[in-house]
Amino acid sequence: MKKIIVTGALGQIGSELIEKLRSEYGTDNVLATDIRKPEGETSGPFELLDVTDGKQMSELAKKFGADTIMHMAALLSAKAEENPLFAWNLNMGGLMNALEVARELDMQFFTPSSIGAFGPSTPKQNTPQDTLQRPTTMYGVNKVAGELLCDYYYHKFGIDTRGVRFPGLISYVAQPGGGTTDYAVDIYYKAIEEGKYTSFIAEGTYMDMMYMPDALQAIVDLMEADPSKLIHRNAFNVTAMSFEPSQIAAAIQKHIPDFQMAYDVDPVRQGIADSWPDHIDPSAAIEEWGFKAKYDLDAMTEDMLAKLKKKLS
Ligand code: AKB
Repeated sequence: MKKIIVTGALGQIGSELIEKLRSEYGTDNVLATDIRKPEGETSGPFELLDVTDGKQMSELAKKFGADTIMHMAALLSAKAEENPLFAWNLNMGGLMNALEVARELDMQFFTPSSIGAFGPSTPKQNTPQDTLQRPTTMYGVNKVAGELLCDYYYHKFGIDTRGVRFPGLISYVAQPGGGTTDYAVDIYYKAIEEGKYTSFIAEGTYMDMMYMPDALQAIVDLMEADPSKLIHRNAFNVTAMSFEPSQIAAAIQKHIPDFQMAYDVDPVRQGIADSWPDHIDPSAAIEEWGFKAKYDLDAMTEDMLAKLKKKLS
């Protein structure tokens, strides 16, 4: 049975990943860590951890007897543009510390990359697994450097590093903070609460997206995959759907016919979205470890609205 330490456990992915891992591997085998304390009761072991403190990370991993580290703590794209130096220090410093802990304790390692690792010169349609990566955001620079570092730790030190390039993730549990794809989460909240939404991303801007249950399953499947089948190991393209704002609005209107959509485009986040692909090609993940997403836009919308209505009522 794996013993897993997770950083950024109270973040958008982390808060659901912890529950998923505890249901797969047992509550006591998953240590949640974050820079802030959880608000309510925790479902299992929790420790405070600032990921820029490598010594503390190493001590916690040793004390817990962890054999796997899932490093989720990071600043997202829009927030990273507001404070690039802080983003570099947190995103790269945290990742280096986590990789060093994995090397010191010979642990299996996971960290997510992102569609943000691509840039304006990357092919926009069916973006290949191996292609041009010249991102124009600090987040993208961090993600490309992170992908290369994970490859380096595998080749140089034999660390079992694995990872995916996540698209925008949509969930009714924890809200994202400071991402470019956040509009596709906000819209569901506003649809239920106000029956209308003003999008900060322009009509016609396509981005890849995925519902959180598919993202969590992808992490577990990749970590369990037969290593001899992994040609890429890190930064697999994964996606479940690609849509633009008016298409998600139309999917919501099937359930809330009076739902109104307006636009007030934020130039910073629009600029980031314009630099990213429209639709990435996940065929390497499908071939090498059987990646599969269950939810398309309609299935996700039905589930999101039903779950959010319950949560908000
Ligand atoms: C963001 O918008 O920054 C993230 C991402 C696609 O990595 N959701």
